[in-house]
Formats: sequence, structure tokens, C-alpha cells
Amino acid sequence: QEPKQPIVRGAFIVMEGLDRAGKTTQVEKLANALYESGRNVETMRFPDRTSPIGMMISNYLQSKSEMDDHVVHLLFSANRWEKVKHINDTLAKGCTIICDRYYYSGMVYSAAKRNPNLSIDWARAPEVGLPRPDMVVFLSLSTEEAAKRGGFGDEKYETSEMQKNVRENFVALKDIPADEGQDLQVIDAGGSVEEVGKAIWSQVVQRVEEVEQGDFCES
Ligand code: T5A
Ligand code: NA
Repeated sequence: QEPKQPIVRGAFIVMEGLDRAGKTTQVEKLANALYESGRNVETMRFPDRTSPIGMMISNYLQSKSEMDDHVVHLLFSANRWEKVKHINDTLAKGCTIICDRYYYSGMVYSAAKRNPNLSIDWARAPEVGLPRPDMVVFLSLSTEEAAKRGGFGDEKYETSEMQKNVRENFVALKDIPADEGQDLQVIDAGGSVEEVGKAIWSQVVQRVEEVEQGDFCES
């Protein structure tokens, strides 16, 4: 057997998509598969509701508090910035991170409020400089398929108007010539949990191997 090359660093993989696309389900599945392939792997999610900033976000999403659109946007962003050292340290020790939502959600949801003073460019600014993912899996699900997965929950953004705008913004992100759109790998999330899991695995495992061998962009 070939001697194993030392791992340069772990891969940073993000799962994105609309509400009910299956992100949390697939993050778990992918993390288990990577673990079974002999890797160190950690899952993360944003918002991380456990920190003081995350608790403020959680209260807002549950309509227990009100906040200006800009304020809550900056809190979502700060909630990522407070994790930067942990992300970098984890990747540096060779551990792969699978992350449930990241700054793509951050930009797209805030801009979906259609506040004339909160453009997608305004929303992007505080995210600039965060660790760039090695791959972003975008789970794409039609409105009809999403509806089959049960009604809306009772959090702030779970309305058909908001979800429609979010979908439009995610589509538009694909056309932005900056890194955001080009990072997105669209995967059809309409199949069974097994089918979607297989499609994700075939794309992600290859990228994880490349990163482990040192083939990645400096962010
Ligand atoms: N937000 C987030 C911002 O505004 N700014 C930000 O910066 C960030 C990070 C909370 C909200 O915050 C916003 C976005 C959100 O509105 P959250 O806590 O992550 O974000 O909550 P959600 O992502 O909305 O969680 P959901 O549970 O709605 O969506 P998931 O994770 O995509 O879906 P999942 O896996 O939980 O599955 C949903 C249901 O579908 C079933 C599951 O069993 C479950 O019942 N399911 C399937 N059914 C059939 N076939 C499949 N293939 C299925 N896969 C899953
Ligand atoms: Na989720």
C-alpha cells in the first residue's frame, strides 16, 4: 500500500439552500460518510445560537425582539466572525468542516427583505475577509417540492414572500462575477435523502481529497 501523504489542511465545505431544502439532514449524512472514510470531521451551523450574539439572533427570529434590518444583519455577520479562529485552527489540524449555512445565506436573506437601504452590496461588505469555503453545495428545491415537506414554521423568514425573494437572490448570486456565485455547486435536492446524499458525496469527496493534498485557493 502507498504510504499516506500528510494532510496539508482539512476542507471547508458549506451547505446552502432555502428553508426545508434538507441542509441539516445532508450535513449530518455527509459528516458521517467522511468520518467513515477515516477522516476527522466537524459540523458547524450558522446562526450559531449558543453564543450571546447567537441568542440575540435567535430571539429576533422567534419574534421575541425587534431590530433594525441592518443591526440583525451585522449580528449574523459578527456571529461568523466570532468563529473565525476556531474555523482556521480546525482546518489547520487536518479536520474537515461541514457547515450548515454561511455568508451566502447572510447576504441573500438580508437583501430579500427588499429594504431600499440594504442592497446585496451593502450586505456583502461585513462578510469580506471571512474564510472562503473550498466548496459550497447549493441544495436546489422547487417551491412545490418544498411545500410537500410540510408547512412553514413560525420563525421570522418563513413566509412565502420572503422565500420567493430569497430564491431570486440565490439565483442572482450565480451571476455575480465575484467569488460568491462561482463557488456554488448546484445539486438537485428533490430526490430521496439517499439520492441527494449520493450526488453530494460524489462531488464533495473529490474536493476534500484535493484540499487535503494542498490544492486550494488562499482566502
Ligand atoms: N439566516 C441565516 C439569515 O438571515 N442570515 C444568516 O446569515 C444566516 C446564517 C435560520 C434562519 O436564519 C436565516 C435563514 C433562516 O431563515 P436555520 O436555523 O438554519 O436558519 O433554519 P433552517 O435552515 O430554516 O432549517 P430548515 O430546517 O428549515 O431547513 P433544512 O436544514 O434545509 O432542512 P432539514 O434537513 O431540516 O429538512 C427539512 C424537512 O424535510 C425533510 C426532513 O426530514 C425535515 O422534515 N427532508 C426530506 N424529505 C424528503 N426528501 C428529502 N430528500 C428530504 N430531506 C429532508
Ligand atoms: Na436546518
